[in-house]
Amino acid sequence: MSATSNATYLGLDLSTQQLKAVVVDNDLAVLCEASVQFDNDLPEFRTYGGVIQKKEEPHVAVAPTLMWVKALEMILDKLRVCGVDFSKVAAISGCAQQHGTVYWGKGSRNHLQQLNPGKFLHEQLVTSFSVTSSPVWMDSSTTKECNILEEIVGGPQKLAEITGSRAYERFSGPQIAKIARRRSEAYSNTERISLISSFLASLFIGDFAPIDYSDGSGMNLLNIHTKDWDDVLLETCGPNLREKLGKPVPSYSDVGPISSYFVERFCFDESCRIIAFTGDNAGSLIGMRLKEGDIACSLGTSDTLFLSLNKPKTVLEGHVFCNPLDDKAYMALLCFKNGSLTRERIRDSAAQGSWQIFNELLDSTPRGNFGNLGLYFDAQEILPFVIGDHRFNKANDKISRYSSKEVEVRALIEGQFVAKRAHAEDFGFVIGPNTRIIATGGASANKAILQVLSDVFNSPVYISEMANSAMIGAAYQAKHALLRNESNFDEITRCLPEPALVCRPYDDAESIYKLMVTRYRKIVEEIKKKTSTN
Ligand code: XUL
Repeated sequence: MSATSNATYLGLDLSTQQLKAVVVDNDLAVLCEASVQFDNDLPEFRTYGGVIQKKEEPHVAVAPTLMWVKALEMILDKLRVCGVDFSKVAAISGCAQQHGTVYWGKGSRNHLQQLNPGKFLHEQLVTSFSVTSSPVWMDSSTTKECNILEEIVGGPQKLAEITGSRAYERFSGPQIAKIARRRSEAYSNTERISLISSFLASLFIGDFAPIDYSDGSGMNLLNIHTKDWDDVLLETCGPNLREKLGKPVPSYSDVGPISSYFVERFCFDESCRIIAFTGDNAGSLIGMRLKEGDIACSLGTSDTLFLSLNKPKTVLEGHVFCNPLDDKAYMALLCFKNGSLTRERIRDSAAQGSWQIFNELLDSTPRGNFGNLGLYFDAQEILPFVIGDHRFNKANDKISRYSSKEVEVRALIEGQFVAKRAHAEDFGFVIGPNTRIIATGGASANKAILQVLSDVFNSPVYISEMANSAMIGAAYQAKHALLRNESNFDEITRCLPEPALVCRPYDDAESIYKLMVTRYRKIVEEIKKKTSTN
């Protein structure tokens, strides 16, 4: 099926806790959606929140690579049951949680090229991975590797200049370096290293798919200016890494036709094209169709803030990635690790596991929370680099618990958004009269939470019609990449409705939260000082 008016487009998002898919028609209207929840639908892999973390090694977070293969087969079956006619799909694109890496063993390219349509994918790929558990973005066990990478190029500032970020534990380069050093045999048995995004694209083309510039910028290995791997960084991470990574490509590249495996097993048309898969944050940037001055806030397992940039900027906190729609442009990203899992913990402890009760508690407390300010980091946070629960009262004393559940709930939500505003301002973001916050992700369906977001940023909050912006972004990218030579992205997506306004800030919000942001900065410094002297 080529790009005719009957054509449909498939977008996927392999996120931390689930694989999601959407099929849209030629006008980008949703025809069908499906999801596979890793913990519940694939219990044999024994993940919790989609990952495996052991008590003895709390900083290590991995996911079984084969689980994702199985999830792909399940989701295609679900789409078929939902009535999707795969023969109409003109192009497929996708995105995935960023930074995680997949290690294809020697001989796996052959496996991919010779898949037997009479058998399950996971049966045929069971021996294809030289490292069977992929490190994912929640892993923070590579501080040593990070230090080495920064030192080799002359410090964090220099690394950020080259790759868009100083070294981060979850980034792919440090993760690869850890495997090369500690599991050298598995590393040398590796034929190819994919990002999770390019791994999923590889399944579709039945060959190794290239890494795209945008997701590649989350590795601490790609020079975001020249769009090529940096040799010094490659050599520092592991031998023959250039060969194992392959050549990176623009995010909108057509990486090949769909493999005959899917043509025969699922009745895709053989003309169906696969467009490079990218990172979920790049996918969201596409799905949200951000305008100048907009800031996007994605509320998921991790919470992220992002915006489009015309020029790269060197920052020490936060990241600059290549833009997935335009090779000359960039995007800025701030990632906060403790998002929905922490909100769910406080919902369970303070609101009997009910979002409705949680929202009632949140609404029953005043903006500013009687001077209480709480910071809750279940796992080692990225911004700020802090862990644990930190509750402060009006007098700035650190206390072990709040006297009421409503104060606890508001402290959590205000603390999360105040941190986001503080770090966005550090990045150079200025709240202006035209600032729009576009919210997405699971928690963007919760209006009580969005009201706090609106108040803390003193700006109106909008939501796109689709809560899953990364997944829908992948479907838009599929069509955009296929028709790029005829129309640009704005023309292709012009038929879509504009985001809807959900809340405006209250008049007193700025006076309350401006002060709270200043207080947050002081508190974080204090916490950091205390932890470094302990
Ligand atoms: C971004 C990041 C997360 C993952 C998981 O840098 O680590 O947002 O992409 O969604």
